[in-house]
Formats: sequence, structure tokens, C-alpha cells
Amino acid sequence: MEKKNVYSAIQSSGIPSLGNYLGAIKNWVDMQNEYNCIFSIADLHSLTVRREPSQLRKYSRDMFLLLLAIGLDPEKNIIYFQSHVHEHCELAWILNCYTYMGELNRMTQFKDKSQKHSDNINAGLFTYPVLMAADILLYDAEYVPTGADQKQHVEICRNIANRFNQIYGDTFTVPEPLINESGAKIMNLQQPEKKMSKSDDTGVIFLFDEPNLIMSKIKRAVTDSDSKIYCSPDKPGITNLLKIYSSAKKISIEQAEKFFADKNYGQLKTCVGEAVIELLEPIQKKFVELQNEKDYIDKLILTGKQRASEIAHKKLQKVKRKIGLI
Ligand code: AQP
Repeated sequence: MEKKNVYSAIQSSGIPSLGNYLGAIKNWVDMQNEYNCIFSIADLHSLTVRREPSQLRKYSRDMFLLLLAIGLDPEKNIIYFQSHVHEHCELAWILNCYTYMGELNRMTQFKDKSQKHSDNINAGLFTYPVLMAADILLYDAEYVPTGADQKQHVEICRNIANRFNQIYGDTFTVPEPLINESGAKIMNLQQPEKKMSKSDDTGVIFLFDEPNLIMSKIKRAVTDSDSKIYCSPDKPGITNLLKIYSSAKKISIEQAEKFFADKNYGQLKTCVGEAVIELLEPIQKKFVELQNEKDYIDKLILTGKQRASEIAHKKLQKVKRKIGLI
């Protein structure tokens, strides 16, 4: 049986957070044997917020190393930088002409990010989902593994693909989101009603945090005045810690609740801290090793670009033919 295609991406907008890891990239590793996987570092998406060029360069390269450090095999998977494949921008322009302002206006991420960056509400922030649709549709992805926050963007991608297919006949594969429930939305440790983001200043665990820092951030996590450990909408802090624990330990939420039933908040925090440290330590070690392999990494970056470009080029040619471009 032919393997199905999977596409996913991560912005190089900072040091990845525990949310990015548990909600998205950890699942990529689990998928690499079963699917044809194409993973990109969405450096163009990262431009929607102003960045220091040297910092963006560093975050982007570090992200590439990190994807290898978490266990993605660069031969099995196509791993590349979005900006290395110009077809993404070309297709995004075309798809802009098949996307309605009303659809984009409904995107909650646009609303959230406009609030967060009120001094720079640029058109890229608004059309972000169209570029994301181009990313996915270029590679005929059947599945898009993602955190719950990106579900709406996959929905709009499906709408655009269906609309295009209806007008021009079968052109794009219509993708489905794949959301891993236990890590789907890891919340900020200081504001557990808000998702953890790599660009947050506080309440975030970064994948390169040292063990002591991880433990102290978890010890300072906001909880509540009750003392019972279970998941509930009125216990967002405790629910978040249980989610982190169950996802890090690969157990169900119910198993985590059972394990902590007779323990107190202090014990919960220590166990969560230890689980996260145990999860991240081997990744951090591998990342440091890869930093010393510059030539090898440069070669992989080039190979990723070539492999992705080949697929993207064919698809864009097809689209151009269909819509009547010479
Ligand atoms: N808190 C989260 N819990 C679960 N999954 C999450 N993801 C992000 N935050 C969480 C998932 O990580 C993948 C990569 O995300 P991205 O970097 O492309 O964009 P984002 O969703 O905007 O991530 P951040 O960390 O919030 O970035 P900034 O701070 O730059 O805006 C996606 O699959 C996402 O769902």
C-alpha cells in the first residue's frame, strides 16, 4: 500500500516551547515510519512579526538542528526551509485570489496576534492562512499534524482546496488535521487560560531550558486554592500540569489522574518537572552534538531544498496550467 503524505511546519519565531513539542513536533517523530512526511521550518511565516535578522537566522538554523535532535530522520522525511522553495509564495498569491476577506476575518489567530502586536498589524498577518494553505497543498498532504490552535487554519485550507477543485477539477488533495488530544493545547504556566507560546515572556518552558530552570518554572506554575488533583475547566492550572505529565509519560489523562489521586500539589509539580526534564535532556544533548557538525547540516539543508522543490515545482506547474497562465 502506498504511504499517505503528511505535511506540517513550525515557525522559527523563537526557541520552541514545550507546547510546540508536545502539541506538534513530538508527533512528527511517531509518524515518520507510517507516512511520507514533509516538514518545513516556516521562516516566511515568522516574518509577520518584526525580527532581528541575525536572530531569525539563528532561530531558523537551530530549529533545523532541533528537528534532527528530536529524532526525525532526514532521509525518511523531507525537512527544509519554506523560504528555500519559491513555489510557496507563488501559490500563495494565486490562492489569495480564491480566498475571501470574510473567511480571513474570522481567524482567531489573526485577532489574537493583532492584539499582541498592535503596532504592526501587517497584511502578512492577515493572509497567513493562505500561505499556510499553499504550504500544505503543494505537497498533496492528506494529513496535517498540528496543535488545536491551528485547526481553524487547516479548515480554511480545506475550503480553498475544495473551491479550487470545484472550479478547475481535481487539483489539490483536501487535507485533514491530525490533533493529538493529550498535548493538543499546552497552556502558559502563569496564565493557564492562555496557550503557551514560544514568544511569551513568562510561563513558558523552552526546549533548551536547563533542568533547574524547568523545575523552578513548574514549581511556580499557577494552581488554585483547592487541594484535589483532577482535570476540570475550573482548575486550568492543574489540568495543564496533568496534560503535560500524561503527554510526557505517554499515558492517558485518566491514568495520570489516578496516579496523583492521593498526592498533593507539591508532589504533582515535582513529578511533572522530573518528567519534563527526563523528556528534554536527551534532545538537548543531541542538539549540542549536532552544533559541531556544520558540513553535514549544510548538506542536509541543501538536500531538503532540492527534494521539496521538485515536488512543489510540479504542483505549481499543474495549477498554472489549470488556471490559464502561459
Ligand atoms: N501551546 C501549544 N500547545 C500545543 N501545540 C502548540 N503549538 C503551538 N503552541 C502550542 C503547535 O506547534 C506547531 C508549530 O507552531 P508554530 O510555531 O508554527 O505557530 P504557533 O501556533 O503560532 O506557535 P507559537 O509557539 O504560539 O509561536 P508564536 O509565539 O511565534 O506565535 C503548530 O502545530 C501549533 O499548533
